[in-house]
Amino acid sequence: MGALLSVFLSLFGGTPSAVEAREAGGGEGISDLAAPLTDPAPATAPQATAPQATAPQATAPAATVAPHKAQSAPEPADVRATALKAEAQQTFCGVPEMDGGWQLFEPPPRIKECKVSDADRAKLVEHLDNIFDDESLNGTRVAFLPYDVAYLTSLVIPILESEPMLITDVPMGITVVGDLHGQLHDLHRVFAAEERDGKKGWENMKYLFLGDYVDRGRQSLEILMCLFSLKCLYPDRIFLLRGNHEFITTNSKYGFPTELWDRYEEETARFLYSQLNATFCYLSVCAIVGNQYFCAHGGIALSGMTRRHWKGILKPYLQSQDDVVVHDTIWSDPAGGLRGSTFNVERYTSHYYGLDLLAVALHSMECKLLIRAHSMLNSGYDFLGNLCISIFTATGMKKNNGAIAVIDDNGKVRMSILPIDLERVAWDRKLKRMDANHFEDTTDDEEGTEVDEITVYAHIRVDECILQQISLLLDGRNTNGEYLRRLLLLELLIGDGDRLLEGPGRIGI
Ligand SMILES: [Mn+2]
Repeated sequence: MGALLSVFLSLFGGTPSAVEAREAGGGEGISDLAAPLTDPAPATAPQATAPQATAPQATAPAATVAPHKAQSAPEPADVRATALKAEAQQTFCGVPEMDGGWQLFEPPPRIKECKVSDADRAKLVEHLDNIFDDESLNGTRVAFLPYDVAYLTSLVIPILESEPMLITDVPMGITVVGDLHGQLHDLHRVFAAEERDGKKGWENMKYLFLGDYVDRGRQSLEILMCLFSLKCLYPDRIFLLRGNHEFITTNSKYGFPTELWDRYEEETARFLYSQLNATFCYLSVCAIVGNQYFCAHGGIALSGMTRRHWKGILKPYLQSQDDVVVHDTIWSDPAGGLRGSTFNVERYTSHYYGLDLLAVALHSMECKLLIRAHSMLNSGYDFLGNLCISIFTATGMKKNNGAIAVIDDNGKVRMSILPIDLERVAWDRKLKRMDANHFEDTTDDEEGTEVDEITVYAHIRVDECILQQISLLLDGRNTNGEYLRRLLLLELLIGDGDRLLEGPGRIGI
């Protein structure tokens, strides 16, 4: 550190007191750290100029030009943040260690290219074909082999893990999709809208999903298999965020385990349920599209909404309440007429936020607009004060339409509506009644189409080798102590999940 500091001093001919003060104050608090962000002098990476230390004259003018440059063309926050001195980064992007110090957290680079083998690729395409088969779209559940489900999670976890909790580099020219809740036919409509030139929707368009993939509907597993397959095939075109239903504490109550228990024998269902919930712990929570639009499942936290803060939150992220900023970003709802915030009595957790607080949060995130899901809306979408777009994509949950937000290359947002199909709603109710353990008891008397050809069960036993594969997957990929601690907690959490579930009879009550 000493050597670096002396180079620093000689280069800028600078004020030793200021540098020393920063050095001494490193690690004391956030307030000290605001300075480097606005102070252009340290912005020149010392490492880059160090070899030219014999020519201080050459670099000195650059330092004097910098303030002017910074005013006329402010650099994105990320660029400025990476230009911070190492010890300053350490104090806000690190993870706490047992001895009270901080450990520098360097996120791995985001995986942007498909790395699956040809055989795996063929398998993923086969999954997609099976999922979007006519029968499956009509409600027949795809009989995925348990091995295939577990294997896909092992393929997708490293990709999800490579993405930070806040993905800051999602491009414009993308379709944003709200809650799906196990309704495969709605996901199909989303992709079908972009199908042209003999290409599938996902080959023509990028997609950002805002979470709530599972629960309530009958085909949560098809949705997950589809989205995870696409994520493996197109890691830089498909982005998956986490909704409140991608936590075991929520999905243990709203139908996801019921669906798995319907499809598989108990032992297998229990294993897959744990494995899928473990995968959810690697999903990111929010994303910024085109460096302007903040996207998350629920909305905003009341404080701590800075890009910096999100860099310090690690994966696997286990329980919603582990970090209040994460919890609120996933659970909160906007309230148009409200000033400030108030407890969210409908959800019995988190808060409602007014547009005033939303404006503050967007400002501190350096964003212009919030795009979120989470609320069932009759028309499928809602605007609030030019600051917030809500979308909900699953149709017919309560006689509602669905909607998606299509953002063009210039950032113009267009809502695309999926009108409710009443026949389909009735058909789904009929299918639910046929399931051995259906979550929602919709006992309306309806007559109509025969459903003899529907396959409801797929009893397949789990193979021992899957368990071995998963333990290999979770074994020592990273020696970071914090990471291992989380893996341990993850196992404990899943253990809790197991205890939560005492068999299909108890689920969903
Ligand atoms: Mn939700």
